[in-house]
Amino acid sequence: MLTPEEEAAQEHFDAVIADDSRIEPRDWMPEGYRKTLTRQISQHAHSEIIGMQPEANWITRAPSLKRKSILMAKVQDEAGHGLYLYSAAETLGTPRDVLTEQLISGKAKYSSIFNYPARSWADMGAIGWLVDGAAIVNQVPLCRASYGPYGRAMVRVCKEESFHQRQGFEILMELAAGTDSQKQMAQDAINRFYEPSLMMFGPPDGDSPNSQQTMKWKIKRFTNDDLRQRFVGMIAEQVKVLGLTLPDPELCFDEETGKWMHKDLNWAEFKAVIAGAGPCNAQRLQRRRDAHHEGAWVREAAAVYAEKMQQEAEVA
Ligand code: BYC
Repeated sequence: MLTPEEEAAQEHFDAVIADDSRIEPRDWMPEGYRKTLTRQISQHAHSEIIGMQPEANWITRAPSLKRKSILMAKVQDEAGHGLYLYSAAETLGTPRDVLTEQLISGKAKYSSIFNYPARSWADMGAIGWLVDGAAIVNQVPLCRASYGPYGRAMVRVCKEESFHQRQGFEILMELAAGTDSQKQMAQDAINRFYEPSLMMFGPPDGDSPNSQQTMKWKIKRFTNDDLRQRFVGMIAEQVKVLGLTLPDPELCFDEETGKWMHKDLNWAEFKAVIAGAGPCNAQRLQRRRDAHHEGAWVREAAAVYAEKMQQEAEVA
């Protein structure tokens, strides 16, 4: 039974959601809403931070100074995205060190895509085009998420993701116009990243326990399958510009439903990857743990400095 105050608070919350307005950190919210947002936003933050690794591995091997500086800028952007998202998650009441602990202990999920290896320079193109492309399709609707700090963080993230997608496409354009072996390298990267990028949208709708409630709360605006087919439609056109192909003989537009159709995805593989058994899960987590431990002195120094500044401000 809710108290009259709680009932009034719930009514206000429901009205804000119905009105497409925004819930802010100071507002009352149901515990389930707080919990699901903390889960989604922190997983999103972890994905950005772990997602730095496959590309960071290629910074020293970028084929020119220009490519190196572009890739460094992109990887730094991903770190920035992680920071806005951890800050947004913290406004819901869970401190960042708790969220970090959930990641490095292996308890928290992060996007399945980052558990696949980046084997060649062309993978930098495929990641930018397909992975950041999928991220944009997924995240543009999140700019309208009902929770203010999340929606606002997404606006900037999406702008940066657009640049990332273009830089990936441009890498592939150049390879596709190069020698036969460069063209083959680009095709091979697309072949390997196609299916995992489609899985970024999450399990099929019938197997997505969170979607219904998250859509009622207007955090998510579209289902996993709906966004996935939109993404497929987008890349089906773009791949023609590259003169390459998508590894999907079933890809077509269904006039009747107005939706893009694609092949069945390997959901057993998806489940294994999110359960920790993907090709790079162990390596990605170990690297994050090492970086966290190696950075302990920076966190300690920053905390001591902040305390000192506070004391000085109090004296003055
Ligand atoms: N990987 O009920 P569902 C980036 C989990 S970073 C792993 O459909 P939901 C970038 C899901 O968490 C891009 N786990 O869930 C960075 C749930 O498990 P729990 C990251 C997945 O939340 C660097 C369970 O499966 N983007 O762009 O309604 C370089 C059931 O799923 C995945 C975001 O995080 C997955 N792919 O929908 C380059 C976007 N899919 O928590 C690029 C924000 C599902 O119940 N997040 N799971 O144990 C979302 O939009 C949603 O959370 C999802 C899943 C669409 C991912």
